[in-house]
Amino acid sequence: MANDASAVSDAPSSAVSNSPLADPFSPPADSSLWRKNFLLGAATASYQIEGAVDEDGRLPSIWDTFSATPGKVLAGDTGAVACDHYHRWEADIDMLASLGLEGYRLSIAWPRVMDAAGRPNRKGLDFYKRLLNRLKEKGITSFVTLYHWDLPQHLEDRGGWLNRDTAYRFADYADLMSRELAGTVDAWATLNEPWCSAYLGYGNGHHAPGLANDRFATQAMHHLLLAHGLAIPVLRGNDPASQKGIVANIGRGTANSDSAADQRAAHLFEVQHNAWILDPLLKGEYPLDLFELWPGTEPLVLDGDMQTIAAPLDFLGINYYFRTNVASDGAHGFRDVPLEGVERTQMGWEVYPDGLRDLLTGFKKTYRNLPPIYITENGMASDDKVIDGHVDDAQRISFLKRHLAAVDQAIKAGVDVRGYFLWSLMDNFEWAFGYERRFGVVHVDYSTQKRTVKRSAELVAKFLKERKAKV
Ligand code: IFM
Repeated sequence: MANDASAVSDAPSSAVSNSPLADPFSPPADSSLWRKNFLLGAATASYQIEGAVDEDGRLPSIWDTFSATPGKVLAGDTGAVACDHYHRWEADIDMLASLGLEGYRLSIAWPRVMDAAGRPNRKGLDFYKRLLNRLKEKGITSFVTLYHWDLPQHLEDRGGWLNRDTAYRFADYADLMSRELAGTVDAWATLNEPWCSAYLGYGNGHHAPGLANDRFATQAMHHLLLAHGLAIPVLRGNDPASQKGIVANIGRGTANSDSAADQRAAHLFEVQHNAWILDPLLKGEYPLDLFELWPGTEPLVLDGDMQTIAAPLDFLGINYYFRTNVASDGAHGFRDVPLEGVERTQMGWEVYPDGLRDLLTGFKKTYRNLPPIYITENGMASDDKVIDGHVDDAQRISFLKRHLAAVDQAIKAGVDVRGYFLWSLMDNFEWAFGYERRFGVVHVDYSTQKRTVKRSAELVAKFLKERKAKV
């Protein structure tokens, strides 16, 4: 097991150095990234970093159950200790601040802050209050996600997202959090990546709770989106000064050939990955093509649900990682056709920055009410090693530079993108892949919990310093 927090952690091993290496990161002079109001930050999520799963009254989540089930997570890893952030949060926030990052996107663990009867858990709430107050003291903008996949297990035991009642329990949770934390949060996101919760959790079983049925996926998605729609007015009522939104992962699908069948397959891929979530949120309807792909899976929708789901948003969070090349499956769907000779990351995902630009400009055309956008996650995993106290993550530096250039192109094409969060601040528990896949701009040695700032983070910090100094 690659996880032992018993050893004492050191401060991060590397301050921002004046390395003699040429700077391979800095954006061109005309890039919108030089605008001081373009927020540049980093993101994490509760189950991936906190650990302390049994402490201070935290209840079990579906990820505790799933990761404890043999064969579900690589190497049997779990989030029991993770980055031990629950105990090391002060040093972690100091590290974030020392890098000059202006924004921090975190999530709250629902099972840490509420008991099964819906009563507040003071100790859990105090953890987030301390953290958010510290961010405020440091002048760091906080983006708080209410649900980044760690559903309380007692709710899953009553059907989880297949049970409509979970949406109402989520609204209660949003109510409690926004009453308790009002004034300390700059932006609330209801859900992170409902596609993953619904499809990976209930459609193909790769994520908790591990169910596999397309009909379950569409019903779970409906209840997730309903939960979002019920929570938005609650957040507005309790914390009017903050921004309210949701975070969606989006996927670029390209056709393997010019044939009409492959073009249709690519279209259906994007319907399944993007329109399934964005159409209900921004048009108040599900895309009919989804049910061509998955016939007979229409969810049960009650009167008024679609209006609730389409509640106006202050921002849309977009998470982007890669594209998928697809061909027709010969029936009504698509199949992946991995391209040869393209650059890939440790996840096997293709590095394809143009996909981010193309999706953003496409959404602007499709949705006349597209809200201001924050790229709430972008980054890559690599098998990073600490050598002589340093981590030279050259592929990540190049990846970030190219994706930020794609964001700049989208801005120049008229898309209102207001910020970008690196995924992730530090290496962490990468769900079904455990600790093997390293997404951080800070390396974590899980045997000692030592943090080592990678070269990518040094260069982002250098850029932010230069930007700040500009008149
Ligand atoms: O680690 C995840 C994160 O929790 C959600 N978005 C994708 C990341 C990389 O897989």
